[in-house]
Amino acid sequence: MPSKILIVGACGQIGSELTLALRDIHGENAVIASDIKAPTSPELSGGPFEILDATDYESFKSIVTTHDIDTVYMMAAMLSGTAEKFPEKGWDLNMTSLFNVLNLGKENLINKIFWPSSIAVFGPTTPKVDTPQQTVMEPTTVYGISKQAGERWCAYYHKRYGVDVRSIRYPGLISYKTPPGGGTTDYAIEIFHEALKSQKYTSFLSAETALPMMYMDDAIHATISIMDAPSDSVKIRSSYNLAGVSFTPEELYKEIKKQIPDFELAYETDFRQAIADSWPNSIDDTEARTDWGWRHDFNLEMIVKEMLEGVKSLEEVK
Ligand code: AKB
Repeated sequence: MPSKILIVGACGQIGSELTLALRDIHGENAVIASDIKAPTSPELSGGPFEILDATDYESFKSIVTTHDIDTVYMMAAMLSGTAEKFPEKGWDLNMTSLFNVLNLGKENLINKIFWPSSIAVFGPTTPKVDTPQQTVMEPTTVYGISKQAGERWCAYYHKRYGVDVRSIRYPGLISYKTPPGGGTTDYAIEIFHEALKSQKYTSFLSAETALPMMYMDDAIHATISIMDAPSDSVKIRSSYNLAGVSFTPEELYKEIKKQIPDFELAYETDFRQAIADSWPNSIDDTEARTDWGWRHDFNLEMIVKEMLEGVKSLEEVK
């Protein structure tokens, strides 16, 4: 029987595109999508779907055994902006869901796990430019603390129990297919929708805030690549740095303005500015490139082109 995959958090920003990509590769019936809520998109409802609260171990285990799951992508998480509003809830969701999937691995009920980490593991004392794989990590957000602790638990379960868990530190991800989910980098998605709708946007991050970013297609490609890599080439079992592009709101604005000359950008920073200020400006991902052959494809110009076309096509469908 072909190995079966479970995506937890399949309705989220990454989960929804990952589910469709994995169904393309492995076939619809080999990929079980799950989320705490029912899917709203017709594409996701097109294949097997389970309602799952990732913090409930018994339900998680029951879905894994019922479907004879081999591999789990544990994508459910509360992101940086939302977790600052609900600190204990954010910690509970992010850590309990991780322990549940790691324990399924420890009990040999599944063979392979993907768990996403983030550039949020870094903090204000981390070197900001070309942040290395191994460096000072003193995160100041609930989300960052949960991801840093989670990385240590992944490395621990791998070393102590032989659990095959793989992870990457996603930068801010840009896509048009699913709305962003409460992160600090969400401005870089909202801006496209507003540029097309009203030719005006107010950024909640300041003009010069440079952050590491990536187009979703690159992120999906990285996720599938690290999971397909031979086990011994995945040498880092906490989480890999991953880089695509790095830009400021002002640089993004200028690139969009080339296509929409009337577009105007204003700035009104909020609590997310302090989060962004604590994160790196750019990332050194040499280890991912060396160990499992990571390469990104999308630069800023390509991202802007794809996003404007994509958002426009969504509006036409409405
Ligand atoms: C967020 O902004 O919280 C996320 C992330 C960088 O992990 N996009």
